[in-house]
Amino acid sequence: MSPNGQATTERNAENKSGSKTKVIVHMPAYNAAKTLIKTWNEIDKDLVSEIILVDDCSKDDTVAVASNLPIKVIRHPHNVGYGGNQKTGYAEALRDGADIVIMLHPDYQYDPLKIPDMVAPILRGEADIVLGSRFLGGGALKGGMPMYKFVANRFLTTVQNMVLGTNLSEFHTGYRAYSRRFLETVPFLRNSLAFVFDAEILCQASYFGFKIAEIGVETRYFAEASSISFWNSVKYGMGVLRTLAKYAGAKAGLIKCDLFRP
Ligand SMILES: Nc1nc2c(ncn2[C@@H]2O[C@H](COP(=O)(O)OP(=O)(O)O)[C@@H](O)[C@H]2O)c(=O)[nH]1
Ligand SMILES: [Mg+2]
Repeated sequence: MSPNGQATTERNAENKSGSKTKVIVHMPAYNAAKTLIKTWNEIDKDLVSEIILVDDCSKDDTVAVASNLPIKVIRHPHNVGYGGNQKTGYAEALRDGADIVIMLHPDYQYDPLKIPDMVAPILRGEADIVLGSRFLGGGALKGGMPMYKFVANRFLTTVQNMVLGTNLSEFHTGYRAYSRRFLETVPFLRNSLAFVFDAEILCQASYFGFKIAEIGVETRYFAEASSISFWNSVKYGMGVLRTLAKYAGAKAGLIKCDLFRP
């Protein structure tokens, strides 16, 4: 145990050259009191060196529940949004020496048991980003994804693949792994504070030439696992299209954009 109580087991993952790799899980939390322990229970504590929960000024008991677990808890003094939450989490994970950072939502929507599969492509040196895709294996609707989200996801993913020249099954999952090299190269602190952060960071991945791998994951939709409103989903979709326009403009040398400035 470290002085502030987080678990620091050292049976870390091994990369392809056989050296130890420090895996840190970042949980972006907002009103996750009811689902946090269930999520935490299923994290492989031998593989994962540290868990950092960033609470974005939740209205429920998230901080109280989290403080009883052997994890690092950071509380924002005010609500900044999902992108702002990730900025705090990734900056802290890098400061703590992470080689791989996994974002895992504490709402029990994604399966924590898949963490070993999420880190494997990075350990093998095949990619710097791994996405847990709900569309590999076709379980998104089965898991309860609302139809409007399904349709929007298919439309946006098609446009994103066309613009970025990729062939991914989806871009909108909240289950992701990033290598240290990636997080130290792309200027993610300049990204949005809102949900569109997730789209911006994948455009940055393409822009800076990083490889993205995917693994299939299940998704679970239930009341506590999904609180984003219809209006916020629409705003997110518009933001994705705006980000793609910026990417295309920057790539063609027509505009200068901080997201793509090294
Ligand atoms: N930081 C922050 N995170 C939020 C906020 N609202 C939702 N989240 C988090 O964003 C993630 C996705 O939100 P969620 O409602 O689960 O969306 P969905 O599962 O895609 O329908 C979850 O981990 C939430 O905890 C917020 O205002 N601030
Ligand atoms: Mg969710």
